[in-house]
Amino acid sequence: MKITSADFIRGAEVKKDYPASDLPEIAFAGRSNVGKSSMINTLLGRKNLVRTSKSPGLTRKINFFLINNSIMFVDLPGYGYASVPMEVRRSWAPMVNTYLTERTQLAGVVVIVDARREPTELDEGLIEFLQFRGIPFVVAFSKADKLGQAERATMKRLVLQKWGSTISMEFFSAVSGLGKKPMWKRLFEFERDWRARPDTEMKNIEKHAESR
Ligand SMILES: Nc1nc2c(ncn2[C@@H]2O[C@H](COP(=O)(O)OP(=O)(O)OP(=O)(O)O)[C@@H](O)[C@H]2O)c(=O)[nH]1
Ligand SMILES: [Mg+2]
Repeated sequence: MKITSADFIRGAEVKKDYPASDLPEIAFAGRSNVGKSSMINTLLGRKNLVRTSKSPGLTRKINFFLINNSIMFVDLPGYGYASVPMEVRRSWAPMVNTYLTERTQLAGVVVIVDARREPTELDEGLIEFLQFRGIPFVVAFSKADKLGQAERATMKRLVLQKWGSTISMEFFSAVSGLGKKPMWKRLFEFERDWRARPDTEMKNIEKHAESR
């Protein structure tokens, strides 16, 4: 997709601060430091739209970015890092939980897992939660530039064994750009499927009727 505009809208901790919008949203979730913010920059072809850092726990709010006035990217704070202060770690679960369960325009989630490590219990918990709620998601293995072909194949096997062959996954690198195209393809599918949902269609019809 040609990115004509990508702007930070706002950071929110509670629902009342989410931006008023009815555009579809793609959320990026995963452990702290796994590369969520870097992935957003790479997908958008922008170096510094989203701040990234070597130290975990940089993103502490739910950050909304408006892309091409047609879709919202949502950078979620990371979970599960011991060096992140306790009160921040405690606030993560309710913050992200509320967003994932109550944001009706959530079209899909990119669950980012470090390609060099096995998914943690928290990653598994998030995936099971998304499966249970019927929220579409893709597992993205970040930092794939640090793995060879054979190691990638091993990781793929492990994931298929764990979650079955219907799970969708991609390898991604913010350094080499690997996986950028297939990831965009997934995001378009999320958007397309979301727009085709009966509840969304109904809302669009109502809006159209109001504007006449
Ligand atoms: N080699 C390599 N390094 C990466 C890649 N993606 C991110 N990094 C590095 O990993 C570190 C963390 O990246 P971030 O994008 O800030 O991670 P995050 O998941 O947003 O972290 P929090 O906001 O703390 O949850 C930075 O030092 C990045 O440069 C990648 O694909 N390959
Ligand atoms: Mg971040």
